[in-house]
Amino acid sequence: MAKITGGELLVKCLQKEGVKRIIGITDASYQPVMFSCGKYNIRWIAPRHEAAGAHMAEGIYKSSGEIPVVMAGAGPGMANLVSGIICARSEGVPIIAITGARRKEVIYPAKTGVYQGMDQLEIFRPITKWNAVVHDLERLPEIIQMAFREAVAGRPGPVHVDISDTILYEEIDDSKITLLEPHQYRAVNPPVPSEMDLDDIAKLISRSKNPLLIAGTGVLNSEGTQVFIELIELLNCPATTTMAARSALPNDHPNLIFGYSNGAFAARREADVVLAFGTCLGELDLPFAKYWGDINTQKIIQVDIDPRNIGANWPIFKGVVGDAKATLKALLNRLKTMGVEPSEGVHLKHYKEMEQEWFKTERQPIDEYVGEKIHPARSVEIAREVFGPDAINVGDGGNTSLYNGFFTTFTKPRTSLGIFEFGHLGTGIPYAVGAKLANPNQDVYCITGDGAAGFNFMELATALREKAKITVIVHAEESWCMEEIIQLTVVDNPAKTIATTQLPIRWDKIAEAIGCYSEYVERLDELQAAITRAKESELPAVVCVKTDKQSNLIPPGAEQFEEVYSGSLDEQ
Ligand SMILES: Cc1ncc(C[n+]2csc(CCOP(=O)(O)OP(=O)(O)O)c2C)c(N)n1
Ligand SMILES: [Mg+2]
Repeated sequence: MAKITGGELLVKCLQKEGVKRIIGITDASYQPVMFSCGKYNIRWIAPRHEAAGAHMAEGIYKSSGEIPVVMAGAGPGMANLVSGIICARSEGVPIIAITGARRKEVIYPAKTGVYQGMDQLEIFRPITKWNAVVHDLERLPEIIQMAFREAVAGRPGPVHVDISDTILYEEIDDSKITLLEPHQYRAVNPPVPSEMDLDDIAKLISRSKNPLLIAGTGVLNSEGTQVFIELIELLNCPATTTMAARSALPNDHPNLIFGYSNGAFAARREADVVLAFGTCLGELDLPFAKYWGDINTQKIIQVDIDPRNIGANWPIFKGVVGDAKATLKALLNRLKTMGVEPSEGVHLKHYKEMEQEWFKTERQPIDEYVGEKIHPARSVEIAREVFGPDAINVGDGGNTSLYNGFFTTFTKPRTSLGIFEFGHLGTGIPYAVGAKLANPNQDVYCITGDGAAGFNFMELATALREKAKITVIVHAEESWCMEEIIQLTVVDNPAKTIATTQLPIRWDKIAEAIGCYSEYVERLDELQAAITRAKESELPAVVCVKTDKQSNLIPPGAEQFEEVYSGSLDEQ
């Protein structure tokens, strides 16, 4: 009779799901888990903050699709994890979050005065898709199975399991436990819409004079890029991506219109049929009347894996529940069978011209900029040139992430990691670490605002320990620009803004003190060489770039962002 601890049993359950690593700060409450990891080939990754650990997990999922696991200790570890899990919920990331808890005798209900003891279930309930407490060791495998099932059901999202140290240290007879394979307890094949729905959509699209296709995160999650491309090529119609799904379509594809350009806005307004895949058409997708056609005549078909997303933000013509890739594939086959031929691309040409024109206008102040400091857009572009089009790009910060999002182009799916759902500052560095852990053969670099950089800068120590070679480019214009510009609309005088300026922090020197490679750049003509040296160093690297504050105060997309905050002006 071989006895194993509850901690080891947990690791065995996670191994069944193919888990490769657990992210967590060492804690006595789950020591048996930590000591069992080696035996099951799971790596323990230690972040410097539990929330950053959750962001690292987001970086892993967004860049690879791997379901990540994070752990946090009883009380304060659990408390720190909360903000990361809230972000993951909004960003749609299926993190399995496991908290250690005090011994069974003092919790549920937690006694007054109990040290680090809380009924942690209550804390995580509103911020996860699902959560549970393991009260009996025998039920641990079943509860972990439930956790995985819930995390990936519908729109992905985090789940939480709370386990007392009593359970993790308790022993159980290993021979009595049969662990099921994932396909024995959850659906592993993607849902496909009914034949009737597919017929309807195929008919609508084949009769359409000016269709538009939109790719959201669901296209990335389902790995549907290739079929999406085949469909837009079959139709030869315009296509856009949401900001959160910038890498769902190669940006140099001739049918792609940049989603925040005039060309895309016109395409959306004028399309007779819109096919949106894997997007809830949320606020950043501009669910305002001026960005769409007449709701009584424009036929929007929304395909989403989660029925709760359908028609949630903008009136649609037809909602269809289905996996993006599976639906795209079925639709493509139907349209081919129907003999649908590519259009002549008259509308596409027009929107593309509008987009190019718009882009020229956007570029003008950048090209004309002659200030002493570095224009943020140039820094973004030079970084892309150095790292190449396939490298994983992470954007963080306020206006900095807008510059990054507008002036970085993508060629490969899952290479654009940002915060276009929750806008959570401080995610960038941990996202980059997670992305590198999951993609050791790909270059990973992060462009971050100086405000955002300060939240989780210590994760560079995690990168160093884990040999996760990342490069972090800090735009150090010394301001919380996105907030400063909003304050300036009220006070009209920079001297009157409150808490918007930052100290002239030398991010490169902090990085050096941690043990990283570092560079400091004030002049544009030195930037390319500095980023190149940072890329080539074997160590995680930080480039502190003195960007121009005035330019960073007015980012691209400012008009739309204002509308996101205050509602579309023409509807008030
Ligand atoms: C965790 C978090 N705290 C606060 C905010 C509010 N906020 C949005 S943008 C911004 C300023 C960001 O400054 P920085 O990272 O330097 O980027 P910049 O706008 O200067 O490019 C702030 C404070 C937020 N989005 N997330
Ligand atoms: Mg800043």
